[in-house]
Amino acid sequence: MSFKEFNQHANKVIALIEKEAPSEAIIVHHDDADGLCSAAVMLKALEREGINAKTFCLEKVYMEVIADLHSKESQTIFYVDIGSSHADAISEFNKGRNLTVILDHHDPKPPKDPKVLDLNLENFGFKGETDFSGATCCYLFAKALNEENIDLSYLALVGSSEIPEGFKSINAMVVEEAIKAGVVHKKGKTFEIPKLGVKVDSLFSSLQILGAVGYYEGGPDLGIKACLEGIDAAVDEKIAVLEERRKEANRRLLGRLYRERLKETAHIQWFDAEDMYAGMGTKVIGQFCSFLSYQTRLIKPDKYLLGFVNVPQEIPKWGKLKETYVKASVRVPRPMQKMIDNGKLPGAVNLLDKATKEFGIADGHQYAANAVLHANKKMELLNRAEKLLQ
Ligand SMILES: [Mn+2]
Repeated sequence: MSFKEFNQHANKVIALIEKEAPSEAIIVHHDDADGLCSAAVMLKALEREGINAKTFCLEKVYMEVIADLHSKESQTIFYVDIGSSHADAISEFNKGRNLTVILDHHDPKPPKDPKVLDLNLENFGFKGETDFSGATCCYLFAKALNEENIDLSYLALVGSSEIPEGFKSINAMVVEEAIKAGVVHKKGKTFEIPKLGVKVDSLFSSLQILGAVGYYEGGPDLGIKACLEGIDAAVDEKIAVLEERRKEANRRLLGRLYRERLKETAHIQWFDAEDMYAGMGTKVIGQFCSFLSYQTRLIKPDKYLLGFVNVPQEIPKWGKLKETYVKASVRVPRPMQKMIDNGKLPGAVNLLDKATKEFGIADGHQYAANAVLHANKKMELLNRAEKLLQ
């Protein structure tokens, strides 16, 4: 398994696309900075091939949305920075109808439909947690499509800024070629993108806010535009407004938790933010839980931390979900993390995955995870998780 094999597979996928010669395509992408960079890479790369693509941002792979998307015939669909973990479900809904290409770095499940093709580099021996991001995968595919796309290499670096270990493995290779091509210049700890007049780390931070906080008001599309054209004054202003709104909601929730304290079971401390983040993307609850996990005056060091938030029914560019959902976000206080490493406690994602089986979709890692579940299953999730921990 190697990078060479990735390229061979990418070329097979490209041949399939050329055979279908679509004039339009759909790019389904995630809402964080990596998801926005991934969408920007593919939007530009497809435009260069004369394919007019529409972008569609999803916070989560909602089954009813995916079922609807794949019910139509003969479309070309890309999933970027999202989709690999649900390639089995996507296959079932697709039923051989649409050429579907996944470019992602989350843990892959094998697709069951030959028209669903997953180019996740985890399938070629690399690690999605450390070696590459969704945007890296998109960039490498784009470069296989057309060498000209080397000018998009900076977006692989912006998207990969979500990886705490820095640019390693494939990403280190992308850094080298981006510098060599003059697409980025080293600037202190980060890189300058001369074309946009912005630094990699600051573009990353702006995109995190636009996509997550601005999800319900066109933030993702503004972010994709910023990826390709830079941040203008209007976008800068929008980011400031979104940041302020989130800070205010965080302040109110923190105040409430100091007054009311968190609720507790034997192994879990939890709260329900309900509609306190209305209008903002649901990713904000995870960011708040991360912050909360360090507030030692408020939380216990030896219990999983869990926060619920209501999920709005409206999906931008799609319509209204039939079901009502809540999101549960889990964080592991630092003193417990070692016990997870030693296998004495289950990791956050394993716990949520088991506790929401049949009524939720869980994603994430060992110390941080989230699940979207039916709104009436909150107590069942807590009861099941508690039972698993006993
Ligand atoms: Mn990502």
